[in-house]
Amino acid sequence: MVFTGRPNAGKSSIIRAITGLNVASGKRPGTTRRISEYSLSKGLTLVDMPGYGRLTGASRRTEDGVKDEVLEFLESNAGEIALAVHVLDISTFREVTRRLERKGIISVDVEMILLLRDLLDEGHLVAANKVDKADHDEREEALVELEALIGGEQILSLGYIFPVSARTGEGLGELKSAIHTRLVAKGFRTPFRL
Ligand SMILES: Nc1nc2c(ncn2[C@@H]2O[C@H](COP(=O)(O)OP(=O)(O)OP(=O)(O)O)[C@@H](O)[C@H]2O)c(=O)[nH]1
Ligand SMILES: [Mg+2]
Repeated sequence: MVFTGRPNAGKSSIIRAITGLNVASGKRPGTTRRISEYSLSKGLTLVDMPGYGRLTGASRRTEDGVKDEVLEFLESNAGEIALAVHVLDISTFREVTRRLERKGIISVDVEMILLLRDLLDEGHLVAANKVDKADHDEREEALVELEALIGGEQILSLGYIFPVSARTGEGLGELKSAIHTRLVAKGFRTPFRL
């Protein structure tokens, strides 16, 4: 199982909150610099990815290196990835998407989600993190925009995008149980207490 997302989205924080693993998180984008693997149960490894996108104190070359490393990992291991959870910061999603759009660039989050869909088909979920930082309207509008960008209304109703906050714990129970259900369906045991 892998966790992907831009630097600072909250990947490591969510992993710590749902698994209890002692995974380092931090204020600066680029806290997780290496692909980090943790054993969850027999045959099941959890992979915390470095974020790709802008990193604090790193050169463009380092940023591109991280991106290549993440993509290479996903592509070469696609057959063994039981589940990918893409973590994004929903409180800044619209603003960041707009800024990139003006430069003619597709949102890194959207790009990544579409890539995961290509590689893994239904084997991926989206965690829309930091809902505590967005007011109700911002959050709803950002979720609608995200849905539209990744393809249609049926998506939320399928229980595919999970609004969560690693800080307050909101939504984490639902995310955890969705992860659990999907892994169990693929024949894995999980250590999650639901
Ligand atoms: N307000 C708020 N802050 C959060 C939430 N989740 C994470 N953070 C904070 O966001 C920062 C980044 O969290 P990390 O878990 O290190 O993010 P990451 O995606 O692993 O980042 P990289 O390792 O740099 O790719 C930390 O300061 C966290 O405390 C959340 O739900 N709400
Ligand atoms: Mg991290």
